[in-house]
Amino acid sequence: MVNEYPQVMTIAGSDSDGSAGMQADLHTFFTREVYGISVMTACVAGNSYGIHASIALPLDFIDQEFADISADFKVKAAKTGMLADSNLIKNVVANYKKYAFGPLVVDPVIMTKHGDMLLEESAFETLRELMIPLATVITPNFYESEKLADMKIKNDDDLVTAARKLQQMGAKNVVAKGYHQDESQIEVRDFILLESGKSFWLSAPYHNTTHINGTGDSLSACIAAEIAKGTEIERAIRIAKDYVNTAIGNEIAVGHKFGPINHWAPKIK
Ligand code: PXL
Repeated sequence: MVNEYPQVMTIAGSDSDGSAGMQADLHTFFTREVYGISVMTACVAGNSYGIHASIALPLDFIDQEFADISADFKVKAAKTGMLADSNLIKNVVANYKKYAFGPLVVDPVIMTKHGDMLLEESAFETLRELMIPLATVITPNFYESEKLADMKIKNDDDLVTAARKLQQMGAKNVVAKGYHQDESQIEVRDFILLESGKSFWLSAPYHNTTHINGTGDSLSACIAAEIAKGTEIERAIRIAKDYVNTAIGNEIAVGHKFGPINHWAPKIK
């Protein structure tokens, strides 16, 4: 008997320390039991202390990655991560349209949690105009919502407004992630706005840990994995939030400063 697993694609940057970017996506795909395919867009050199060098890959090389994957694989869903600059975004959008891959989860990666920039500021407009309209789901963190919606977010109402703005820009479903603002806060709340207009808050307990690298990558990768399995969007989002929260809550000893989440902790249910 030949076993079949849904094929899921990440279009993202490599992070040498294995905690974030494409590596976090592939860890997620593996533990969610989908087959991970990867279009590498950029590479960063770094470790748990931070990122120390970064390059974008040549566009004709990226074209070839897309061509080879489309010639041989049946991609059921995909996600984007680090896209580095405006020309790279344009290239990915053109390839995505050319090969008509399935639903796309856009993780609008702008900056690492520790302040290293992963997207040029001059590319924000390209992300808004070309990438957001392709998003079946978009998963901005608090900072990315502020930048893309071009507003300050000071409270729940502001996060709701930002999510609505992103939907108006063309994203079908929005997962606008909340923020842990002070030590008294015991939960982190994300605002979810679905294509149907339904909206709700998703809460998870706050874990006081420095091992949170790859959180956003893994959330969007898990949503893409679930979509590839045929899970409907709201359930895919709920599963992914639960997955990431369990992965944050069970630290592993990797790196000396900001470590990765634990992709082994959540079990397939
Ligand atoms: O977690 C965001 C992220 C995405 N992509 C790459 C990264 C990081 C964070 O370090 O290195 C390549």
